[in-house]
Amino acid sequence: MAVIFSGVQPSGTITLGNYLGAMKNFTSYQNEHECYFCIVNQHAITVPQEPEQLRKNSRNLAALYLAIGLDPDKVTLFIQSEVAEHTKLGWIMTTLATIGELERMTQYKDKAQRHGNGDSIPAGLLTYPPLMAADILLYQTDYVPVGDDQRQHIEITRDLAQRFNSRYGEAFKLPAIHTREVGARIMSLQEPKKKMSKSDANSLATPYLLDEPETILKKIKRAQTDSENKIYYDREGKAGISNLMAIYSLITDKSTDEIEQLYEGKGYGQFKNDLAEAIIETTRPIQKRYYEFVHSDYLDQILTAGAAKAARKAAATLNKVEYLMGLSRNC
Ligand code: AQP
Repeated sequence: MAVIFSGVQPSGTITLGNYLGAMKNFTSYQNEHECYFCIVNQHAITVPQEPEQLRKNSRNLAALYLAIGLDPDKVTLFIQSEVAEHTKLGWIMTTLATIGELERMTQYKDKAQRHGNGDSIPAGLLTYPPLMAADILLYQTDYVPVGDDQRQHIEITRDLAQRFNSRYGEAFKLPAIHTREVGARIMSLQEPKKKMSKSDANSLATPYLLDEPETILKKIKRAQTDSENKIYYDREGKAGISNLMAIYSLITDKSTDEIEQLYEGKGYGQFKNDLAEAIIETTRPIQKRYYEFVHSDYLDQILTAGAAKAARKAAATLNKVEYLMGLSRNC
């Protein structure tokens, strides 16, 4: 039995990219592995959040985790800020990291650029990776199922874990990334060379998991393609249509070859209609379950129990780390 850990930020409404790139995968682990799924609200505050909205988004995300099929009797579902070990180990990991390696993180460079100069770049954007390393390492994680954008974060997690182990003694298992072959990076519907993101200001670029059917249809119909009107997979030359094919492939479990055959001689119009229909059929039952969970007290009970369970495992790792580092008096 392997240990699985993954987190999603409650920084907005969950996108089809978050779902297909990472969350859809989560349910496949729950029957055979020890799974920790976290709502990483302390990562969300690396950029300003409106407090009531953050509280609401965290709960909504928990409901969505359940709605996609995670079973709280099989997985530990919890909110990061409710398990204090995350920030404690996060600080320790920050002291092991160097400014140089943190400044080289592409996500930091991308996000910092939006804030202008050093006086307005939140320091949390720079120190985010050591906190993420702590999230993962606390649970002695074997695999981290995430989208491709998180690859560099998993690499730095391994580097920091190794640095600790060789400097102070074995405390951490080295985790490995699990990504999908197709769909590890779902692109924006409007700028298909850019990653689809929750925080994209152009809502046409992003189908959300909770979008109404007519909104999904509108967004897919307006998705950027090319003028060739032929459906085949070519990430470089036909980024828009290839992205839509990747989405269709993940939703229907058809390979891109099968999709090419299916749509030979047919135009983009029909393909887009079928794709929208497939997304609507996938999201409909998720949305139904989501609205049941989000209005129930059961959700809060699950989160409270999840935090207590996560804390027990996290404390065992942190105690060892603090002892090895000389931070605690007792083992
Ligand atoms: N476009 C994507 N394609 C595939 N996977 C993706 N993920 C995110 N975007 C895509 C994966 O979703 C999980 C949760 O992501 P996150 O909430 O930790 O934050 P993120 O990667 O920064 O996602 P966003 O949507 O771009 O959020 P904002 O706009 O707030 O920064 C991760 O496993 C991620 O890989």
